[in-house]
Amino acid sequence: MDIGEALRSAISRFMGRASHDREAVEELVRDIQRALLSADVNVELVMTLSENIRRRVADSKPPPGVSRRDHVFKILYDELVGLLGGVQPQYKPRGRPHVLVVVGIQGSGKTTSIAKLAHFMAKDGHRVGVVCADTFRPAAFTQLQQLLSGKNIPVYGEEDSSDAVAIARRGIERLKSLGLDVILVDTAGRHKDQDSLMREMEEILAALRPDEVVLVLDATIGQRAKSQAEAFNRIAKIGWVMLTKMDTSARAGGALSAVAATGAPIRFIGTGEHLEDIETFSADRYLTRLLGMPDLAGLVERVRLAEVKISEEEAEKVISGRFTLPDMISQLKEVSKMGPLDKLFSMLPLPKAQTANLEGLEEQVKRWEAIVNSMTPEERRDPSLIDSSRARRIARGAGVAEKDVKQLIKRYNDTKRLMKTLKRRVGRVPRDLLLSGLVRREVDRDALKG
Ligand SMILES: Nc1nc2c(ncn2[C@@H]2O[C@H](COP(=O)(O)OP(=O)(O)O)[C@@H](O)[C@H]2O)c(=O)[nH]1
Ligand SMILES: [Mg+2]
Repeated sequence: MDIGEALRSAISRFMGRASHDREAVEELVRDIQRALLSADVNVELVMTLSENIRRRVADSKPPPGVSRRDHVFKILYDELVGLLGGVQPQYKPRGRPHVLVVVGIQGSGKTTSIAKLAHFMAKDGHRVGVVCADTFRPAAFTQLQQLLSGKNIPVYGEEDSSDAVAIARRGIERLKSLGLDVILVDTAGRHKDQDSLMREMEEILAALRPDEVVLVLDATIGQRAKSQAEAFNRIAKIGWVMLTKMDTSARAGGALSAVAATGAPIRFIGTGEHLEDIETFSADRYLTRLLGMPDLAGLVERVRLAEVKISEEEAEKVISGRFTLPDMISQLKEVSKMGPLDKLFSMLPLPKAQTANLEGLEEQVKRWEAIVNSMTPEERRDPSLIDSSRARRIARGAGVAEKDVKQLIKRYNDTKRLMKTLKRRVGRVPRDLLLSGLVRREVDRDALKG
């Protein structure tokens, strides 16, 4: 039984039970433990996950309208996402240039992945170059050149040298001189034997001191992913993992083990043989795929929505326009805690243009909170008191620009106005609309008329 199947059957068993008491939770935890352990997930991680589930179930109540069964499932789901490295911020190479040495066993898809990554990052606006330091596979250099032909991405290689370290050094020098900001180094994946491969990797890493070491792992190899990941992790701290062949492996349970073994997050996945077949990894999406239970994804979103703590009373305050600036901040904080919300908002009954742009909401809310903290109690109650000189004082206190203060006040006034419009239009304000009204960047009242 693969890990996906094992998790799936544990969940089905739990979901199908008549009662979801403590005993049922205990049984679920034990089934999950068995599933994870049989996929070679590190025992300590499994124990931590189990404890977290038990504690969270004991310490929390299902939000309104959510059954205990669904609540427990959502906790399990969150913990599994955490095990997969959690929700990662968008990847940004930082060095100048940022040197990435890519390691992995021959056939794992290393060279293909490097070409994909180079192409992906170039499209993202980076100036990328690639060095072929694989002197073991015949025509490794040609393979890279072909993969990237016509893409305007420089590829450095040498046909006649077998000194991988020297080639890598010269390649980086050359590409640096072109003013690139990302350099990817392809390495050999096979040698006379495993030891000599690892020795060569060690030499390359010592000589190049890259900003990051990336491990490419074939998702179809199951349990072997762990030992490969560990072997490479012994010679260098793996920064992140690219998991390949996600298109062919039915459920890729080996990823769990690899992540657990290295402690490194998966950042990208390969989903085919072509240059475009690359996706940024989302623990959320992966888990949904692993579990292969599409209805459960909807359930997670429903619980997430219900978890936003905005009471009827607070909602009423917002809608009637009686809510204060601090009320608005505390509600936005609740909303921003929910994590990636775009999917959630795509489920709300709103036209596309009206869904929120939530990127950076959390930072924004932090800044606004600082602004509110730097106001006097009167100003908080009645922001209309805030003239330019007060705004300057508040901005100084909060360490922001004066225009940030003005922007917050405008946002508050707009939200108030929007809520009144909403109330007129729908009478009682459903919480979905309330949430969307709170998080929308720009209030476009015309959009609501239709
Ligand atoms: N289906 C599929 N095939 C892949 C993927 N990534 C690589 N491959 C194939 O795997 C084989 C080995 O790839 P290669 O990049 O040469 O591996 P390397 O030896 O690690 O450099 C090639 O046939 C690739 O086309 C992927 O994401 N999906
Ligand atoms: Mg290769």
